Amino acid sequence: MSTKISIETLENGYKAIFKEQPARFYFAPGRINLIGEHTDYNGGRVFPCAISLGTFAAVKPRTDNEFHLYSENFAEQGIQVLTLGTAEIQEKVGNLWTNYPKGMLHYLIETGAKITTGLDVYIVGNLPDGAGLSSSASLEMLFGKILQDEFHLQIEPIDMVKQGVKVENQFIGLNSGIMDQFAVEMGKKDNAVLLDTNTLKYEHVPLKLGNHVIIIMNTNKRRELADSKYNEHRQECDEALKQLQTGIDVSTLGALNKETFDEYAYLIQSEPLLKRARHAVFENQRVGEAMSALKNQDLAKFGRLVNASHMSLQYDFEVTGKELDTLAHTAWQQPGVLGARMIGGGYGGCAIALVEKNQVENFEVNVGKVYKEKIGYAADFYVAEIADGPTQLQRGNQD
Ligand code: GAF
Repeated sequence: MSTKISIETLENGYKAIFKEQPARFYFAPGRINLIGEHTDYNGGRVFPCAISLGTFAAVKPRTDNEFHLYSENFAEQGIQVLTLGTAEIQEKVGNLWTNYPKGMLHYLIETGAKITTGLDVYIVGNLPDGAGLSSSASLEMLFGKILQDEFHLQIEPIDMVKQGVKVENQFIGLNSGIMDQFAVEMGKKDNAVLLDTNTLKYEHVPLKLGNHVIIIMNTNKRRELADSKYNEHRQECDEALKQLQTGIDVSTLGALNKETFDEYAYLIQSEPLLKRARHAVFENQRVGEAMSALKNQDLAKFGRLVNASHMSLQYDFEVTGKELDTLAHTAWQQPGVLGARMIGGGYGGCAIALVEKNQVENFEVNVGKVYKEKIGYAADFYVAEIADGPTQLQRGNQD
């Protein structure tokens, strides 16, 4: 799904389910990542942006202690009820979508949030499902924003981010880093977010791409294996770091530059571990170079660094696969393309390409044709709009 969702759509959807008028409307974005992949759990830098595709909600307070949650994207699951004060809101159940709001509710209450009454919540998202655009972080940060506004909670954005990461790591069991929740929560229209995941210092960098736009290319390959593989790659990075630490005092892979890494790489005892670590170190360095290139408006260099990131994810980190490789490699051959690469965890999901505005149509036709021929089914293409973080939507103000 990538269709536009208006307040009227939300209002009608809510009324059809809850048979009355909602009180307020909310939105949280998804994210893309310009560069800095698989660096966030290695103490490195990332350079993502929030996008205008995301998750929307219509909400009304209840007077009892129940949360009635309905998602249009999981309509077959009907209304799900979470009752405050019961053991059931402390546990994940199967793969239900409600585990994400449930986790946020659980941890916020645990850290002292006064939430004693419930809400009726209607949710609908237009992020393509399972496509690596952070639909889960979007849902977590959306729910965080709803709880914050509806119950007048005083929570710093960084603490909301950390609650979302805790939901992923401890409630859901995916050992992900901080990038997705951070990108969603700190998103700023027409800006990228440069985050140092070691210090949590960040800055907004205006995304000036001249006459280029960012095209999101969806492989339409679901990432079924992604979660277990993700945890595996993370462990490999940790193991490579441990082996380096036998000869050099270093706390994260992100703290090493290319030269020091080369000097001490002999300490890593297997080729796969060497390749994982090399990706983390080199990719982190590329983020800094890409940020400078963007600030200096050296867009050609920026694009080459984006391409180098894909190569490293393909050959060193080994998280691409033929679908993402076909999209990136085909994109590189098209006129008016600065660069292209896979984004997110990998194995499927999406890639991005920086494409000259007047070449967009050509680009989509050509890349789409090659992809269909090679892979056997179609890819989807969307022009990314860079958006703000979670917000309460007001009538008349929605873009
Ligand atoms: C996923 C994770 F959730 C992020 O934390 C990050 O590691 C990313 O994969 C890879 O860069 O989106």
